[in-house]
Amino acid sequence: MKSIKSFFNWLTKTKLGFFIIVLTLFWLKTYWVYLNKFNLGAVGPMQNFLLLINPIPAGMLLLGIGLFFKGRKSYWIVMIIDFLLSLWLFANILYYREFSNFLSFSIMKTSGSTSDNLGKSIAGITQASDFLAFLDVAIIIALLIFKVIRIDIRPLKLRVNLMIETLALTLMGINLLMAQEDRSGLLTRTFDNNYIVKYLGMNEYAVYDGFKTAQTSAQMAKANVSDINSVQKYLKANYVKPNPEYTGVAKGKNVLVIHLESFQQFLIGYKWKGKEVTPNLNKIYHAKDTISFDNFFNQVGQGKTSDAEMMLENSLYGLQSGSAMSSYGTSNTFQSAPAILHQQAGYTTAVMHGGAGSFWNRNNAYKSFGYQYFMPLSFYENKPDYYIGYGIKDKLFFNQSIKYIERLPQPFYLKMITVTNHYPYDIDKKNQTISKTNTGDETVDGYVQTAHYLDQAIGQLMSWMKKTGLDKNTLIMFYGDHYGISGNHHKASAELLKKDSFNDFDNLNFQRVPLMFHMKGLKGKIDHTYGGEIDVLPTLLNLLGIKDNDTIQFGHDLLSKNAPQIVAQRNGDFITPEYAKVTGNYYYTKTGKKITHPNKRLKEKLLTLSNQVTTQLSLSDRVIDGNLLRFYQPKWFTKVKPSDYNYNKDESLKTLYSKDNKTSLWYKNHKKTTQSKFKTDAPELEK
Ligand code: GP9
Ligand code: MN
Repeated sequence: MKSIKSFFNWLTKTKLGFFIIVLTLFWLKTYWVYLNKFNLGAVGPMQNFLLLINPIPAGMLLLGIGLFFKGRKSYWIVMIIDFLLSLWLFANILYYREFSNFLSFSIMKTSGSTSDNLGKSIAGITQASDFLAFLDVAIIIALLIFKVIRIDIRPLKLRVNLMIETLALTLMGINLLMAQEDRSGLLTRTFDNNYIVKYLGMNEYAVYDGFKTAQTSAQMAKANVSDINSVQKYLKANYVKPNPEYTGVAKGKNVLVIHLESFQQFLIGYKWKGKEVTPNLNKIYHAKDTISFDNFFNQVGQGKTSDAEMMLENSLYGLQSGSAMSSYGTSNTFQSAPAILHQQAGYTTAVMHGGAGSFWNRNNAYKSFGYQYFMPLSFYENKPDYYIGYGIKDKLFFNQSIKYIERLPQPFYLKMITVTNHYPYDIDKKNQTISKTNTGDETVDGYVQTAHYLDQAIGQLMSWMKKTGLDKNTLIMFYGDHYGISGNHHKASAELLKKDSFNDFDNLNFQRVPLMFHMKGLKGKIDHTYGGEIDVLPTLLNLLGIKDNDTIQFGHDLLSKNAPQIVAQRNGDFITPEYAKVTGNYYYTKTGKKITHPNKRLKEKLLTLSNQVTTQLSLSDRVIDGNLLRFYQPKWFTKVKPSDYNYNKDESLKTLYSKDNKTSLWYKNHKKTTQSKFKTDAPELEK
């Protein structure tokens, strides 16, 4: 009893005690805010542990600054720091409510006061409980006023202060190491700001973000108009005329882009235990009205999905490290597919995705791309068994998307991002309708199961398209974003492909992903042209009859007879119909034989190819890291203003539903929903 009393005395009557009270309350309050005001999605003991403790190191470090001051001043300064940290937390609570993301310097810098109408709506979105962000400050002030806490004017020894700060930094380091262990590439790949807060904390996020912003601004400041001139010169010299036979064959049609998550080309036609893994996609692949490519490669880097999106929307490569969409998506100027289609041909543009809107910075980048609508997870009902991995399961995602698709004014350009076929390829028992493969490699064996599930979901969407007649005026484009089985599974990959061995060259071949254009009346074929994700936009624009010779795009029409067929990989490797370069070694594409002693001519040829690839990649990098599109735009293009777009759910849906839009499927269906035409066997929906 006595010792409790003396401890209480120590806490309330010494400076160090005061510091501990402030830090503890700050910690508990922040944790409460994490749990109640943000949606950080901590799963498993490690993430939950880090979420719990991560407010401590930064709190200790920052509040500890106050201890360096003398006398009463020291109390004042601790309190001011505590208040500022609380204010920052409070601002983030409000911002997060609107944008499911944290305040960042680039947002504050680029959006200014007008954008996002945040200022205007602050009163509207504030909830009483948000003020609990200041609860600890209020409590301490009360304790000071009522003299429960007495001010101790004795200065702390400098040694103690320094020890506190060192301890804080050490804890921060340990926190970071543990986070990296759980999620490698946390800071280098920048998946999602939520992750950084979840693992490291709010204030660490602010520092990280500030650092990134400074880095990108420095690169941008170095760039100037002459940089874009050299890019233009290069593109002009390498321009490939699109194939006139295909120009405009899909003019005015809706474009439905189906993003097949982690879907590799080898799955097409693949059978497991006598059963086709992807019967629906196989049928589409071989249909007479599908143009399918069988030498089409993903070209992503660390940015994975986001790199695929960057290439498809802009015909610009992802970056050598990190995700271009995360690092530059908010602040850069783009001339992207949605903006081009909207401006040139009046398309309504939208993205639907059953995952978090903040992942890969989509909720900012899509504004820069000019997407009018973005419907992420928050637009979808998410019951406990709906969600797996990174989002709600594909069948449920499609089923719930009908009510939005049918309301889109036509023609629309709509991208639907599936997610169930994502590493680690886990799917609940009820949804397993094909058996796992038996390579014994756990991360590989589920792949056919989730791919099969994705294929069934596609089948369900396709029959809805047919029943509603939407298939008659829609060009559907399917693409696989990147590999599903990484280069760390050579043995299992060999088994899947029924090969004796699997080397780096095989792994390059394994980077093939599907690309299919499917449309009623399209003259289909299986096209063997070598190409990659960088080429999709020019190919699509030609099919839609949109002129595209004055844009900054690094790809070419894949249907062109003169397509260069040099497919770059993000690390400088490449493949052409004749030669391939993999991790510094050259191979003959046809035979897979290593080129060990090239003659002089071949040597030169390979070097030229290699240089072409690196030139292209580095010029594209310059466009992104120098934000060069701010210096140039085609005459017909109007600059996209991100602040014109608002992805707030209520407001988006108000716009979508308010207009009796005569061109929407819903209107054409006598203002009735077509929902009942979507049939699904999703077990989650069984009564
Ligand atoms: C999540 C998803 C996954 O929203 O698109 O991205 P990935 O991990 O495949 O890059
Ligand atoms: Mn992906």
